[in-house]
Amino acid sequence: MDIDAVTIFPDYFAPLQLSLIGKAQENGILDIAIHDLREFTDDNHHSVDDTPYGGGAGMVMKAEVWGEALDPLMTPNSDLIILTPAGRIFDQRMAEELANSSHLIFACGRYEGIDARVGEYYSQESFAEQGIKVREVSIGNYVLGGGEVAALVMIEAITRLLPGVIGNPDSLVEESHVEDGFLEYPNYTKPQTWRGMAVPEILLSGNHAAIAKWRSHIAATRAGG
Ligand code: JB8
Repeated sequence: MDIDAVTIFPDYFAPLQLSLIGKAQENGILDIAIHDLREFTDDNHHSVDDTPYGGGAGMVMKAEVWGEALDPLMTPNSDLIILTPAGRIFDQRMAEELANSSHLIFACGRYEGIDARVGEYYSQESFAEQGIKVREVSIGNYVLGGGEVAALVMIEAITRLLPGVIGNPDSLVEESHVEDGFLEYPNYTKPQTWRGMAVPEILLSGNHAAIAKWRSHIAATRAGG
């Protein structure tokens, strides 16, 4: 999978070199490229924002700069993801859908967001017929300072679903119940007693059918389940 992210703060993406995602890039499973939006400005001040038409607080990111940055990235079958608090809420189902993409492009805005014409432009029929899809996405009902952290969350949730990114794919199968409305069961490891607290007896029984039944009962009756 190829991932591009466009941002005025490329350093936000440094953690993508770590852990499983860093390893997946070394292995060639993943290719992540971060692009500095300011490199696509043409004025001396490298301006990426301007005042909003109609008035109001804050600044809006300029369509021209975003167009210059995104044009060279938009290739057949690209999925453009525009992070915005007004977008569709990201969930495990969307992560699975996006894990089937060959190319994700994350547009990370700041200030009051990106000129609305950018998303509209790449949603046009001429792009759609090349398999290019545009989504406005939010990671939750709270307001971040910009799209970078939201993109990181999405990249982590999506890329761990790719074959070879996670060491033990059994953990993907087990957690697939999350989408079916189940939460995970509680986990325990040694020691058997910690600060007077014992591990549930059933887990020491060796009765795998009974353990599976106990776990599904616990998971189904947990708060939020
Ligand atoms: C400026 O909360 B968010 C979010 C907030 C933002 C931008 C993008 C996303 C851009 N503020 O999902």
